Amino acid sequence: MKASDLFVRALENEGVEYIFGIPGEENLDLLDSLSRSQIRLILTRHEQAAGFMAATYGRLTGKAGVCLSTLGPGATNLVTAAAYAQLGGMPMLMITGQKPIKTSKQGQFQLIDIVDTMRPLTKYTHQIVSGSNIPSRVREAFRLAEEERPGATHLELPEDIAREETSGNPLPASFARRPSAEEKSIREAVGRLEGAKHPLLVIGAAANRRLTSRMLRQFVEQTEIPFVTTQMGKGVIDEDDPRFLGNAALTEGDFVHRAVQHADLIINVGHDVIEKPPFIMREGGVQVIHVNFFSAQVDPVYFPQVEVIGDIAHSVWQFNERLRKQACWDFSYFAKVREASAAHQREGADDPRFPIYPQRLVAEVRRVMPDDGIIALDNGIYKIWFARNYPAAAPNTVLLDNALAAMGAGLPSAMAARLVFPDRKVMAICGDGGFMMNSQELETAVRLGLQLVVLILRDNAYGMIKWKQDHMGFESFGLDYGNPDFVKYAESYGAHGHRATSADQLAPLLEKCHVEPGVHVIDLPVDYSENNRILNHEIQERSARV
Ligand SMILES: Cc1ncc(C[n+]2csc(CCOP(=O)(O)OP(=O)(O)O)c2C)c(N)n1
Ligand SMILES: [Mg+2]
Repeated sequence: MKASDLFVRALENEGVEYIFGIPGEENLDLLDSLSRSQIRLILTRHEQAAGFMAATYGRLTGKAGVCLSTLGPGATNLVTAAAYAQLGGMPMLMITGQKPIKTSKQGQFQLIDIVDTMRPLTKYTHQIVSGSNIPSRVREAFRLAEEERPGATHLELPEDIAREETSGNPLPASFARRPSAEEKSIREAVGRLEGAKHPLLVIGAAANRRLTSRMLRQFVEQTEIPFVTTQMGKGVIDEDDPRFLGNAALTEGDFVHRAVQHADLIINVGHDVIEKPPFIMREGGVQVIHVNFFSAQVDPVYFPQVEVIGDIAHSVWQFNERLRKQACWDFSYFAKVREASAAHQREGADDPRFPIYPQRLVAEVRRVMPDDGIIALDNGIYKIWFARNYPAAAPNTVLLDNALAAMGAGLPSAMAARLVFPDRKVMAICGDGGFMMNSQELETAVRLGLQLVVLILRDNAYGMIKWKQDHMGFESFGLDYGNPDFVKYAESYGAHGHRATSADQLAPLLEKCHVEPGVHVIDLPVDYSENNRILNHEIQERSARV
């Protein structure tokens, strides 16, 4: 057989369902082999979007999502997606083509050292130089992409190698289990928790990756220890739980930070330093127990005193076996924080003004989305509002990127979520800036016949940066732009275009779009003029009074 056939068999052996990407002439043998496979090629309109889709597939399934590009410009277009997967801990394999490596008549045309380009962005990057190496290289790329901490890997398959005759079989994955935490570390952690006065649970990104949800819920029910989430830890436990105190979306001064300051012991589950820190450690300050698959990367603001290293669900299970609610624990201040924060959120939830205000927007989206519905956020100021104000009921139902925080990922990640979960409601929520960075994928979504809702928040500006500019006391400058007519723009792709004209109309419009077939694009004017006042002043003042 030719080597590309063996390559595709190796992908099939890994259970690959989709390859997202754009082939070039250097991939034509691989494409030919794919044409005889059950693996579905999802042709996109930009490699970056293919990468975002593959990474999101990996994030949602735990299995490496696969994307494909040609050499040179196709491969460099994957770079942002590589960083997105690598920083975000999402398993992904990138396959790129290359000119023949044995003889080439084209000089340096389109030649970039992609293997080296990918080195700082991946866990593993390799050029395949012989067909016989394919089974082991492919297995290694999947093993590393999927193993904790997951991330991006890259294989380059040059044209002449893809075409050469080879033999052999894919390598099956070994039977392996993640190691469990050592008993002494569990005992130490439990002892410290028993002796604390105001223990607090913080749930971060890694807790959203594996099946830790059930164990953590039991932990909270049994101990009644209150919890807060990071942006990427949202939904591991239902945030409607009475012990939920809030999400650490802002850097400081929010209600949730008052709770964190009050804690004398934090049990920090699944923390990852790639996220903005949910709390800042200082000498002589709060004690921290780090619970994760891997040890804590020590940082000036993060130096936990106890580490429980091993499979997270297993560690929490061991806590549940030993730890009971203690009479010395006092959660009364935490309850006050929760009440004050909830009261503040309620105030904005029925704001009638239009263009819509962010608090009302979040409340309406939450009203419409079922508990297992998925919102995929792009990057902009609204991300903070959704992280703070949208109670996530289930793991990975709020897909946001608090790692690379790349604009342009909202639409592709929603598309991938729709492919993985055809029976759940899925919507992309994008700023007008982020949407336009990958809006061409509307064509892909329409071509695939996806049912999808895309909500565009239109402020005609890079609002997030305006908010920071305002906060830093700078004059407003350099961040405003115009937009296409999003209704007509959607229609020109064969999608349905809608425009919201009042705050009250948003929920019925969303409901309609979620049940009607096709891709629905909603143009929603937003008013961000109070972001600075509320996020940088009012919240700080109100929370300081608790
Ligand atoms: C690819 C990329 N470029 C630039 C930035 C910096 N950045 C973060 S948010 C933002 C503005 C987002 O504007 P928009 O998508 O319209 O959302 P808004 O904040 O206006 O709601 C910018 C420029 C980024 N995060 N990613
Ligand atoms: Mg904007």
